[in-house]
Amino acid sequence: MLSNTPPLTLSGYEPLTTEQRAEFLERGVVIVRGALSEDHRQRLEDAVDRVYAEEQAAGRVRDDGVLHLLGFLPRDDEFGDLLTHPAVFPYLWGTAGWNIYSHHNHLDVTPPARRAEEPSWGWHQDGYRQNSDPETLDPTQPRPMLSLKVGYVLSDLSRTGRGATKVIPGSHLRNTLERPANNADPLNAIEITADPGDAFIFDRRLWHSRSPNTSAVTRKMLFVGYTYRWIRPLDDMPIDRNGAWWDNRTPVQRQLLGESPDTINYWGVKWNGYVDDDIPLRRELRERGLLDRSVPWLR
Ligand SMILES: O=C(O)CCC(=O)C(=O)O
Ligand SMILES: [Fe+2]
Repeated sequence: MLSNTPPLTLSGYEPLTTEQRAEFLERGVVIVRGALSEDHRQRLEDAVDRVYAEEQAAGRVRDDGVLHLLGFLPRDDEFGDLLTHPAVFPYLWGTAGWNIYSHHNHLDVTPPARRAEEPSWGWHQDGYRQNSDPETLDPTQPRPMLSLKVGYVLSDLSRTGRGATKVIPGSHLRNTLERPANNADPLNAIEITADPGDAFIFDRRLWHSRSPNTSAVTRKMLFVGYTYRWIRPLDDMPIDRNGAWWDNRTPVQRQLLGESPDTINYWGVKWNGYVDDDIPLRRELRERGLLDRSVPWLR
């Protein structure tokens, strides 16, 4: 898989190169090597460890030590800036446009498996009923992307067997996946091996699966999903808008957390039906000359 190592100083508003966009559109997944500096990765891991301890104290960690925490972003100040992390943000606005937010995000801690797992079938496209509700009368092939997700790798996943995400590059353009006998991995499946600090971005249609952690290394991941503002949230993510965490967020980050002046604004417009130029990410792109009439999602 091609990989892209970001230069040190980025704003997050560097347009994707033709090659970067083509790779993402073709494969449905890209890896950004070294997306997090070591210092940043360490701070995020420390925050994950704090949240894990809080969840454990509250009795919300599974017996096998696994934590899959939805809506984790407001749980620590370190997490809020991930919404606009410059090393990956161009893939988000560059492929989904300015009318987006995070409908879904999760923190995952996967300790070494205590016993061997029977092979089970975990391959799926994200989106639940998005894969069936609109298919009734006029099925579309491929389905629309609708959402994409960033996975930040905090632990060492440089070897297979450490519970990494498995994917089939290019499979986002196929609505169905053949299931081999005995729940074996499908053809062309690969495990995303990655170093601590790497990130990957995937189209929600990409066929993917979790995998068991048969190693001695606890896997730690943060996932941040993005979709259009006219799609409803997936996670319950209460945010105290009088608190320091909210105060520390930028206007673009607040948009990405679901802020909106009224309901129609989620559809990108004002009550008069015209596009709302004050939607923070749209404004940011406009001021930087990054809107593009030839690209519908950047229009
Ligand atoms: O935990 C994983 O590796 C994959 C989880 C997953 O299916 C997802 O984030 O959409
Ligand atoms: Fe998934």
